Amino acid sequence: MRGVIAGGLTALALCGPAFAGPLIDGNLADWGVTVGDGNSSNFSSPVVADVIKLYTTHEDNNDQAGDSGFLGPHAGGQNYDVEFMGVAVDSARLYIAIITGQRPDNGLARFSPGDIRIIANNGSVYGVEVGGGPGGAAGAGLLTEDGGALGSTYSLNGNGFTVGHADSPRAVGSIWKDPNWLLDPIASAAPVQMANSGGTAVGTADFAYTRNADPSTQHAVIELSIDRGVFVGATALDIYWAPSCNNDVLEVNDDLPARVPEPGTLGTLAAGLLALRWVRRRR
Ligand SMILES: [Ca+2]
Ligand SMILES: [Ca+2]
Ligand SMILES: [Ca+2]
Ligand SMILES: [Ca+2]
Repeated sequence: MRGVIAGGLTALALCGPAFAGPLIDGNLADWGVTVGDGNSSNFSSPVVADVIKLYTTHEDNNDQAGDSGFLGPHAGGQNYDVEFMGVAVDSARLYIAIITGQRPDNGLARFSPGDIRIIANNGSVYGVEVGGGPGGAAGAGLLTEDGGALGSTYSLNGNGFTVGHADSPRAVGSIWKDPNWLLDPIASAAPVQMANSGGTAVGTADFAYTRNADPSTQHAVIELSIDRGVFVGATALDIYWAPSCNNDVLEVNDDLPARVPEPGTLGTLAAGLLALRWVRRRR
């Protein structure tokens, strides 16, 4: 009899949540968007299967604009353009997708991605380390960076050009609660990069950062997912990403639907309870 009970409990323990959201691979076809050169991207009708909520925003005016071009909401040309941000939520995870013209082959002066900043309504501010490395010369090869690599901290001059890169003690994809922030060097002085000090490590995102947004050579993609347990106590998040010069920025405001067990978990839970009832009846 004890063996039958153990069998029921084992079935319960083996049942984890089913992650059915987008695959974290740097390819955003699973967000229903297309990325292409020369203003051929299409961000107009994003859709993600199997999520409870999807929030998106995009500002992408001109893939050819030079450094002084206006791209919305800020200025700075395609090399700094933040083009699309999507946030999707299922019962277990938060998914973030970002498309930008800031690529490693811009060269170091124009390549210094900021970190993702998430302001929660529980009073905490979270940071996700984006990394990026030192960039490369024009025409340099593709960068594909998964979570776990060394993060990056950039120094910039007063004109917003990057003048230095250093490894960050925060690993790529690591999530920090209430870290200290570095401000952009231009007039807006917004918090754009995590400083090397402060905060508590609260988890690691499933993370991909790639310039291999096939067939594009003018865009880079950041795609990640985070266990919603990281944001315990929060019911809404404001999510920001900008280059560390803050030449451009996009923001999504997300109210988090209540976390509920996956239907699959409920089914197995019911089966486990039925098994226990059957055991009790046999007694
Ligand atoms: Ca994907
Ligand atoms: Ca663009
Ligand atoms: Ca933009
Ligand atoms: Ca950083």
